[in-house]
Amino acid sequence: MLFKNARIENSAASSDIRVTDGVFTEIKSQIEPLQSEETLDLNGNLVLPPFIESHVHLDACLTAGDPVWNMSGTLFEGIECWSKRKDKLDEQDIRERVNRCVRMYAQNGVQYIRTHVDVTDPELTALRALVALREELKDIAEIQIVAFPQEGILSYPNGKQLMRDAVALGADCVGAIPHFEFTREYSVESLNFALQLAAENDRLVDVHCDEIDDEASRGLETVAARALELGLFDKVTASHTTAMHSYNNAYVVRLMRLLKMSRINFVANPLVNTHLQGRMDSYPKRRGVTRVKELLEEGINVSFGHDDICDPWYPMGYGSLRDVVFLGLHVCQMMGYEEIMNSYRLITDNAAKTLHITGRYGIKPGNPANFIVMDAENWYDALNRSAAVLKSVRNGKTIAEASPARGRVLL
Ligand code: 17E
Ligand code: FE2
Repeated sequence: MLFKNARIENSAASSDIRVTDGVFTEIKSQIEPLQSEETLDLNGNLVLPPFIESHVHLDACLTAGDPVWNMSGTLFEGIECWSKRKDKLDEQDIRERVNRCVRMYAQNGVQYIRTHVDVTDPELTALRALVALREELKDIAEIQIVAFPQEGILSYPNGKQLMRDAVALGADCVGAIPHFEFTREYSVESLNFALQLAAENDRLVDVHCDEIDDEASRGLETVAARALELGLFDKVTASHTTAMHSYNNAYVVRLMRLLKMSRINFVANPLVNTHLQGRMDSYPKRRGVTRVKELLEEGINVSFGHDDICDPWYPMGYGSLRDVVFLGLHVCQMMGYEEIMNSYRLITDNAAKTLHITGRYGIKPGNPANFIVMDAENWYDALNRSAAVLKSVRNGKTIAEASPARGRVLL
């Protein structure tokens, strides 16, 4: 199949893309169709690699208000609401919601999803369901599962064993939540445990790290130090790290050296953390997003995630990572021309590094023919006009499409 007139990744000129047996085989300015080759004109629209959701909680998706709404808007009330909802979890419930949610993502051009799954549940109901769904949904999206101890590893009964069981059942990554553990000692021990567990079982690591406005929350230095010492390096990701927003600059300068040496990745979730953080502040209220601009300037890998789709922590969301980038650029003050133009990388290439899929991701010959077409001429235009994802192609097959929204002014 031949796709004509694609503007790949903001390029001024358009290219043609040949796909054979679900794989990119040729990409250049003009390709003549072979006899009886199917051809589709992309009309000079923007073509990008598929979006990657590098941080979401699929087990909780689409449960907002059930059984109660989070009225304070804090992370901690969210955890309480979720704990009530967890009592009602069963496999069918999770299947139904995750199926809906992954299709919402598909409509928005997302084909790769890293989901955190709460394993502070003696039955591991959500984890078992997601392990099955990872296989069942693989034609729509590639799902990575993080064993996420929402209520702590040391501070939850049998927490360590539940983490080991989750890894044995097939979790791809090991998580932790140091800022929620009862004590600082527990938080350090939980991180030592989690990174060791990952090292022993050849898993990736993704820690909910310092998601709190407490400048004394310093799980990050422990994550980075263990990543370095255990040789895990970029297999390790620190998500949220919102306390870093509140650290003093002298400490951040010291910390940066370790962060660079450790080569760990970061995921910021600007939609959700601007909503959850700063809740104990009067005025001025903190933005509650980690130091994205400064991390990127230091050459550290950062991606953006949505974190929640209509759940106890965030009452909105329909799977659009474009919205996440739009808000993130504002809140992180990354509105220079190049920053805007290149910001799609926060939900494509940078996220691919975090998920460790770079070897088979991207629009180039030899890779699976996965890409999206947006109703825009470049990413700046796509962001500014909330452009639709016209097409999402996976292994050469169109898995989602939309018609461009067109309006008229009558005067
Ligand atoms: N759980 C948590 O600890 N933090 C979050 N941001 C969400 C769930 C969404
Ligand atoms: Fe999260």
